[in-house]
Amino acid sequence: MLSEIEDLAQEIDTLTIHTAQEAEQIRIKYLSRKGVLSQFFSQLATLPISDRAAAGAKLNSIKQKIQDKIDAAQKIDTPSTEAFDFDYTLSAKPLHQGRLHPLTLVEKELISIFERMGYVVAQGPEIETDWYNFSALNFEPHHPARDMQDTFFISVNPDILLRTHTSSVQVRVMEQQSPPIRVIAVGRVYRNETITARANCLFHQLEVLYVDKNVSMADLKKDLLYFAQEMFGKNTKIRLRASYFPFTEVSAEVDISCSICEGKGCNVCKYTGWVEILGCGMVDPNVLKNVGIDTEVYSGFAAGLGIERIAMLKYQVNDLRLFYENDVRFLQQF
Ligand code: 2U9
Repeated sequence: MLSEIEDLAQEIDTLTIHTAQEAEQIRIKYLSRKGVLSQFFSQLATLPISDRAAAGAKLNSIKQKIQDKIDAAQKIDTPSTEAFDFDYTLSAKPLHQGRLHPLTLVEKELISIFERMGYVVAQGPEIETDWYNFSALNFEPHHPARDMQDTFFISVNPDILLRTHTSSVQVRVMEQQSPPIRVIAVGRVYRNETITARANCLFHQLEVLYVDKNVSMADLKKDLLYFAQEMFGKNTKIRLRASYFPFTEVSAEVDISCSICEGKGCNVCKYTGWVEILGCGMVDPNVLKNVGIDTEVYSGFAAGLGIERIAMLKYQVNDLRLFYENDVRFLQQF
């Protein structure tokens, strides 16, 4: 029997198990109640007492080797607990959905209001020449806006600059099209300003231009009132205060009745009941002449507003730098 135990030891040393299924067959063959090992153990009693301890130890060591090989094989294709525990019925983790920037939301709403009045969006370059940004718009040669302090010039060439307003777009439109012209220009403008809660060196404008026969201030007021009531509510009132711009004559600044306190007085309107929202006027005849439009036949009105200012009023934001910081805690509120 001792030599049979030795043969079994060698058999087990060369034994290889490839799958968990094979491991189960091996377990039954060697380790089950009627298996090979069990039979050897039951025959121990037939050995002389002096051999029994060594033979028993050898059988135990063989048994352990078989068990180790079975354990290793069972790990081969047993699914990991992680995969096994996965619950396919669970719902997916919620994705953070992107949303439009508040300035984009306001810009889209403004465009939609003016499109309903028949205006068409016009586009133009952000890098402009002096002619389109200043000269055609009746800026005097030494107007302060032409100064390095106020305008970003490209390189050392004083003729090439970042547009300071979108009015350059309307000059280009008027050069290329004949009246009637009814356009809005929307986009980024640049001014050499110190950045504060109320001013930035980059901001967004929307400008309106209507040129036709017999255009008057009454037409301007009608469109401004429609815009104000669509944007800030049906009860909104407007008022015009005389002002000055190089490109309009006459010129005015426009206030709306405060949409926060409905004109009663609050800290947004500084207890006046009115909030300034835009500038406007009749296009200066010099501007029309600069683009070859006959001022005996045609007249026009124009208006300009800052999109940040409208967004600040609409959403009650008191620092325009928030629009540029990309802080998700701010942006996800819109
Ligand atoms: C052409 C002729 C005239 C556009 C106008 C304003 C008055 C105005 C400011 C509002 C706030 C600029 O963004 S802001 O700082 N704009 O007050 N803009 S009239 O006049 C034009 C435009 C184009 C050819």
